[in-house]
Amino acid sequence: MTNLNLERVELREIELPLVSPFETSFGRTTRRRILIVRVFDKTGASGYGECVAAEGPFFNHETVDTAWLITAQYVGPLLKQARLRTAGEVNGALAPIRDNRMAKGGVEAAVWDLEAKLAGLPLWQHLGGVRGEINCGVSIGLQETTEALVEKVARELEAGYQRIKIKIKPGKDIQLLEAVRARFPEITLSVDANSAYSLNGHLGTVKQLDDYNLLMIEQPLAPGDLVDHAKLQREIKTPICLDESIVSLASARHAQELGSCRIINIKLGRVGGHTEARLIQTYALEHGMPAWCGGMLESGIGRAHNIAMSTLPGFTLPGDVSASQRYWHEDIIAPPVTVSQEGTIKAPMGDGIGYEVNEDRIESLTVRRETVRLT
Ligand code: OSB
Ligand code: MG
Repeated sequence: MTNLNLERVELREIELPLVSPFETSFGRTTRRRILIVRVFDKTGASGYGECVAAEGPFFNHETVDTAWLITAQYVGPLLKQARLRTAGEVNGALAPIRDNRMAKGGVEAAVWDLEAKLAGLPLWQHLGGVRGEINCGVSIGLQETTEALVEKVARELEAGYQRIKIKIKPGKDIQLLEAVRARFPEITLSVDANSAYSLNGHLGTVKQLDDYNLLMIEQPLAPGDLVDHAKLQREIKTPICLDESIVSLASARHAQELGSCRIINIKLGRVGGHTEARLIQTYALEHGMPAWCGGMLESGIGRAHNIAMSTLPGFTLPGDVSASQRYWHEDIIAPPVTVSQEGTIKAPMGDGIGYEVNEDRIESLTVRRETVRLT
């Protein structure tokens, strides 16, 4: 095995307006601030990653600004010390940094892209992916009106998506499901609460969700609350899926052992990169827990990494990985990610992430940059 001779990390923040605002129980996003990570080796070869931290600390504790600081001040020095041989060693090298997994994950993913490019392989094959095409669903945010939501669902079904997920919060839940189920009684449907409920406050409502033949209820309760999720799962027949709660293989194991969920959403950034994600999907597969790839309103670079990850054997349910055009007027990769009429995305056959990164477009969108030396 040849050594990776890493030379520098380039950080850029780009600003990209969403095609339409995305609203969850914790807030509304209209413009994304996105941290793009590019890792270079001494030969000038490079790989791209995307840090999925959001603008504010509302999904989890990280933000674009904290991730930037952690990457420049702590990830860089640890990588410099580590003298990595492989991308698979990045996760261990960064272990001394507690949490801050999105910061670590952006860099880790970039090193994987670099390594796959050096090996002349598509990233998905380099990771051990087993399917050349992935199954796709969509996540639909809270809308101004219930009618607007039902129309959005109709449009996404026409586009071919295999599973519809709608965002809910207390006071905007049962009536949304009534309306969607009235129009589409048979579709594969799930809900995502982003931790907006509590056992004390909302047990009655959450139990009512059980009546709508949902594929899953995603993250109803607080991120740290595996115990209450386990109590809730015993009270309802609909599978609970955990998103925010699953930050590592250990937390996936805790959730499985406690019975806190029956399905796992894996987000590359939330778990700190491809190495940890791969461990989690293996664990999920071995324990009969379906897993799927979540999304964080990524640009094409993060989206390409999600596609690669979704080809691993444990990703048995349609993910939230969908077409570029649902988010961006123009993506920063070429070609943009497109979805077939059957609701699938083909894993690209080019080296690394398999999409060309539009460097000129990134340059024109850049609002901040920094180079972190690794030598
Ligand atoms: O909980 O899955 C989530 C977006 C931002 C933060 C959290 C979540 C989401 C989504 C959208 O549901 C997924 C996507 O389309 O990228
Ligand atoms: Mg979620």
